[in-house]
Amino acid sequence: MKTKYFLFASIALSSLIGCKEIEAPHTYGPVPTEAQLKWQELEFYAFIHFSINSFTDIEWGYGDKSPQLFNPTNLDCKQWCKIIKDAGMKGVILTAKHHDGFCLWPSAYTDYNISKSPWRNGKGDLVRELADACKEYDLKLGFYLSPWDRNHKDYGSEAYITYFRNQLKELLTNYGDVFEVWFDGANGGSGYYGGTNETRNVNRKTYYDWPETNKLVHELQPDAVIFSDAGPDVRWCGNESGWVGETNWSTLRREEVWPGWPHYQQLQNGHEDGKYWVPAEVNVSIRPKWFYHPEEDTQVKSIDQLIDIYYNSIGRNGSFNLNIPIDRDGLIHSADSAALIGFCRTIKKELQDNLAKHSTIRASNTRGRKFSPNKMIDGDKETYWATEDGITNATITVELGKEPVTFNRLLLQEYIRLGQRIHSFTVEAFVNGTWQLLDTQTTIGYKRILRLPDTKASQIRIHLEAKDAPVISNIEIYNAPNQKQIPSITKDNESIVSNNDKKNWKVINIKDGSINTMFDGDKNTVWFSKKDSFPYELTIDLGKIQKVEGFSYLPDQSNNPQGPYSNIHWRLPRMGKHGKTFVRKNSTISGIILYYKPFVSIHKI
Ligand code: FUL
Repeated sequence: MKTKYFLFASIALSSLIGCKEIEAPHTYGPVPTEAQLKWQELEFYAFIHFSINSFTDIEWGYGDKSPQLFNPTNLDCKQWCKIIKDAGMKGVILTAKHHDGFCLWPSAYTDYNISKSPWRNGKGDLVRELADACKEYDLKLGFYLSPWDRNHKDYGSEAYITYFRNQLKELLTNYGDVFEVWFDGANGGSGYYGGTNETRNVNRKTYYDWPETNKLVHELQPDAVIFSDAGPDVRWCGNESGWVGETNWSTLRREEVWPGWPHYQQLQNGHEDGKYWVPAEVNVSIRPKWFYHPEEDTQVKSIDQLIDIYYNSIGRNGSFNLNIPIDRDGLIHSADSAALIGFCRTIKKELQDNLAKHSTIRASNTRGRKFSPNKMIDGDKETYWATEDGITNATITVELGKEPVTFNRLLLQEYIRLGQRIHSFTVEAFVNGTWQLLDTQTTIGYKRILRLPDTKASQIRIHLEAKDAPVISNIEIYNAPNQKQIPSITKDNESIVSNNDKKNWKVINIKDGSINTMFDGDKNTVWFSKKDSFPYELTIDLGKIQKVEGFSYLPDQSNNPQGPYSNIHWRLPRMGKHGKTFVRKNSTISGIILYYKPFVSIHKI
C-alpha cells in the first residue's frame, strides 16, 4: 500500500513541476532604473539653444551683454512644439541658462534674467511658456542649466554653489514634471564675473559636490534623469558630431568619470566592465553651431545627414538629442523645420513595413514556451526569447517566406531590464541556396539597427555570443526604399506628388532653360535666379487642381551655397478668389506663386 501511495504522490508532484512556470533569467551586471528605461524609450528629443547669444552672433557669451538685447519679436513656443512634435520627437530640453548666465525665467536670485529684457515688457517667463506649450503638445520638458556662469560675481566660491542649487530648485519645483537635467562639462575660464573681468578656474571634479547636487535633483524630480559626462543616469557620447561607437556598452566605470573628464573619448564606447548603468546620449546641432547665426541659414543639415545621425545614435544603442536654434524672431527657422519634417517622413518610410512580423522564427536553444522565439516578433516589448542558463551562444533563424524577399535593414533589441549581455553577433542571409555573411558586429543593447546592402533572401540567420543567456525582445526587418525620392507636397506626412507628377508642372512667368531642374528630383541640380530680372516672382502651374496641405523647397545644398534662402516667401492662389493668400489646410489650388528678393537658388521643390 505504501508503495502505491508513494507512486501516486510522485506522479502528482512531477505533473505539478511540469506546469510550473519557467523562471526568467536572472539579471546580468548593472540594470537600468525605471527612470532610465522611460528615458531610453523616448529615443528622439530636441535641444533648444536660445539666449542673448542668439542676438549677438556669439556662441559662448562672456556674461557682460545687456539683457536689453534679448528681444524676439514674434516668439511662439507653440510653433516650436508643433514642429518638434511633427518631427517625431518626444521632448524638449531648453538652455534655461547657458554659460553667459542669462536666465530665461525671472529668477529670484539674479537680475541677469529675462525680466530685464524688453521681451513681453519684462513680464515674460519663457520657461513657463515652453512648459505650457509642452503640455499642450504632449512633449516632455527638460532643462540645461550651465554649471559655468560667466556673469555671476560669486562664480568660483562656495556662495555660487548655493546660488546654482537655488536656481535648480526654482526650475525643478515651479514648472511641472521634468524628464532630463543637462549638466555641461564645459566649465571655467575668462568671464565678466560681476564686472571683475578675470579668469576663474574651478576644480571640476570637486567644486559642485556633484553627489549632493545630483541628490537634490533626484529629490525634486524623482523621474528625471541627469545627463553629464559622468551621468549619473545618462552619459555624453564623447563627441558633438552626431554618433556614438558601434560598440556601445550602456555600462560605465562611473567612479572614474566627472563632468569635464579629459578621457571623454572613452564615452563613445562605454566600459564593458562598468559597474553602473549609464547609457549614452548623442547631442548634436542641426546647424554647425548651437545658437542661431543668420549666415548658417544655408548650412542646415540635409535629410541624408540627419538620417545618418539617426542610425549612428538610436541605431547604436544611444538616444538622439537634436539641437534646433531659435532665431531672432523667436521661432524655429523654416530651413530647419523643412529639414526636420523631411527627415521624419523619410525615416518613417525606411522603417515602415516590418517583414519579420509574419515570418517563422526559430532558435538553436530556448528556455521554454514563455520565452519562445516567437516573443521576438509579437510586437510586445515586455516579452522576450531567452536561452537556458549556461547557454551563451545561440542562433536565431528568421524564415521570411517561400519566395526570397529583399531587405536592407535589421533591428534588434535586448531586453535590457535584465542587463546588457550580447558582446558580438553575425548576420547571414540564405541567398540562392547558400549562407552569405552580411555583417559582423559587437553590441546590441536597447536597440541596434543595421543598414545592410539590398539582399534578396528567403532566410536570415543571426548568431549571438553573449556574456550570459541572451535575451532578445524584438527583431524587425525592413526594405528601406531609395532615399532619393524626397516628397514635396504632402498630406498626413505622405507624398501626394511624385517626381513623375511634377513633370506636368510648368513655370509660366520665367523663360530660363534650367528652371525645371527645381522639380527634376535630382539633388545636385539647382536653379539660380538672375540678379536683375523682374518680377521677383515665380509662378508654377501645377497642371491640375488639387488639394494641398503644405509646400516645401530647399536652397542650394552645395558646400558653398549661393542665394540666401531667407529672402523667399510664398503664397498660393486660392481658386475662385481674387488676390493671393497663404495656403490653408486642404486649400484647393492649381498653382503656386513664390515671391523672392534677388537672388535666390532653389534646388528642389
Ligand atoms: C557644450 C557647450 O559649451 C556648447 O555651447 C553647447 O551648449 C553644447 C551642447 O555643450 O559643451
